[in-house]
Parts: sequence; structure tokens; C-alpha cells
Amino acid sequence: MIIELIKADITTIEADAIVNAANSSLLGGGGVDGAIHRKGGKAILDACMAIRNKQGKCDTGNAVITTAGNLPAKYVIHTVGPVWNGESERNNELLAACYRNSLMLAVENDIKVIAFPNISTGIYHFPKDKAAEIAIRTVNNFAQKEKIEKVIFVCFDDKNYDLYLQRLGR
Ligand code: AR6
Repeated sequence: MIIELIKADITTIEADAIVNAANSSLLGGGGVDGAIHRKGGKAILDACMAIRNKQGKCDTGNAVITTAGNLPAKYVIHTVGPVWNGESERNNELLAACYRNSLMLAVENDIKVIAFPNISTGIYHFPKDKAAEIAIRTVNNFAQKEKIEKVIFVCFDDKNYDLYLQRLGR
């Protein structure tokens, strides 16, 4: 498994799947979620609504998969990060679960290249350094690593990009 780091808008990435930092409603919001629904079009929202009707809301740490609509990726994996409410093992574990469950869905759907945003580090206020640490560690420790060809960490803001660069090198 190759790990790549880029600074970009994730909606422009041509991966098999891009991951969305969604909320439990799965019905869209601000940040990267807003951008994905805006650019991906109604097909994504329709698919999210179908999932809601079938299985209800998406719990924090879980992930679901839909079409990517008009985006250059094939799929969007929607995962719900924890809202930061102070240091706790539970928050760390929930954030790790987002990465792990997204990778598990990728394997189940034969996805080889997957792009992650910096889940929970925007509107949900998870400290960026801790989140980067957890994201990189969880991807590196993923049990079925050999089934994924490439993980792309897509940073949008300079702070996240610098934190990942420090940890991953060039
Ligand atoms: N491409 C890549 N990364 C982005 C983009 C983009 N187009 N836009 C923002 N980011 P956030 P959260 C980065 O707030 O903290 C929504 O309302 C951003 O710099 O999108 O998990 C949902 O519906 C930050 O580092 O997600 C939820 O209610 C990272 O994406 C809530 O926000 C995550 O920021 C989720 O909050």
C-alpha cells in the first residue's frame, strides 16, 4: 500500500473512492460534505436517502458507500467523525473507526485507490495534530493493507498539510 499526501480539493480527485466527512443524518452539511454534495449532484443525496430509509442514521465511526454522481471518483464513502468535546479515549477510538470502517468498505467493494480528507478537523474541531496521528496510524495498521493499492491523504488547509508532511516525509 502506497501512502500519498496532497494539498487539494477532494472533489477533484480521480480515485476509486473519496471519503466524505459527513454527519449522522447523511443529508449533507457544510465543509467537505457540502462541497461533495454540491459538485456530485443529486444522485449522491438520493443514494444517501435510500440508505437512511433502509437502515436509519449513520452512527459516529461508521461508514456507508454511495455513487459519486458527477464527481471524477467512482464512489463516495460517507463516514461520521466524532465531535471534539475534550480529550478522551472514546473520541480517539471513534476517529480511528472512521478510517478503519472506510477501508473495510473499500475492500468489500474492490476499491484500490481511496482518498481521505482530514475527518473531524473542521466543523467538528478535533485537534489537527491528534487527528493526523490517528489517521496515519490507523491506515498503517489496517489489517487488510495488501488489498488497497493507494491511500491518498488530501489536505485542504496548510496546517493539516504541514502536520502530515512532518509525519510522512516527502
Ligand atoms: N476538500 C478537502 N478537504 C476539505 C474540503 C474540500 N473541498 N473542504 C474542507 N475540507 P469539515 P468535520 C477540510 O468541517 O470537521 C459538515 O457540516 C477541512 O479543512 O468538512 O468532520 C458535516 O455535515 C478540514 O480539515 O468536517 C458535519 O456536520 C476537513 O476537511 C460536519 O461538517 C474536515 O472539515 C463534519 O465536520
